[in-house]
Amino acid sequence: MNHAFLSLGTNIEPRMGYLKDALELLESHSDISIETKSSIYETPPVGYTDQADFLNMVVDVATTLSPLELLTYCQSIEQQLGRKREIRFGPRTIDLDILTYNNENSTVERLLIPHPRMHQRAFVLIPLHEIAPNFVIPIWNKCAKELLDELQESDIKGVRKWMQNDLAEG
Ligand code: A4P
Ligand code: MG
Repeated sequence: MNHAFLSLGTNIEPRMGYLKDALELLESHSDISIETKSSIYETPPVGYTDQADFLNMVVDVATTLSPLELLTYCQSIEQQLGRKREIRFGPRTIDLDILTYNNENSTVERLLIPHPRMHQRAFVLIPLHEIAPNFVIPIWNKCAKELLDELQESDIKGVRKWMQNDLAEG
């Protein structure tokens, strides 16, 4: 069984509806099982800033799919949820990125693993730290907290918990 961390992001309403639908579509695949979900965070836009705040979360999935098969399925979820690619880094109903796949450091066709920008992004690292504080991210060979410590305070301070995860509620 393989383990992948996926990042989910949305900044078009209904944001919560898109997150829920994406999680349901992930779970509905017979070869994917969501093992852990982070809390949901509300985060200021990064990259292209003239757009609404995002909801972001990270999930840990167990899967028998290959990285490319997993990417293809994530992209089919984006399609089903009406994702349009107009502006790079721009508004989206749902973005599903593969952050890591096992401990691999690989480039296969159009897929880079780990995700090449994850180390700079508090909206990824904070939820990842919540569910996998000891996971060492390949390439950087650091856990999420160590990468967070390398960011500016201004990159981190806008990220606020919006909805507690299931585990903490239980
Ligand atoms: N691709 C390569 N590696 C990967 C990977 N590990 N996971 C390729 C997923 N896709 C990967 O992505 C473009 C292409 O990247 C894909 O076709 C795939 O072959 P895309 O999803 O079509 O376009 P995008 O979302 O504009 O690009 P990308 O790379 O996903 O954007 P980013 O870098 O993730 O930035 N601010 C906040 N607060 N929260 C956000 O979630 N997201 C972005 C998107 C910008 N600012 C944000 C957020
Ligand atoms: Mg993407």
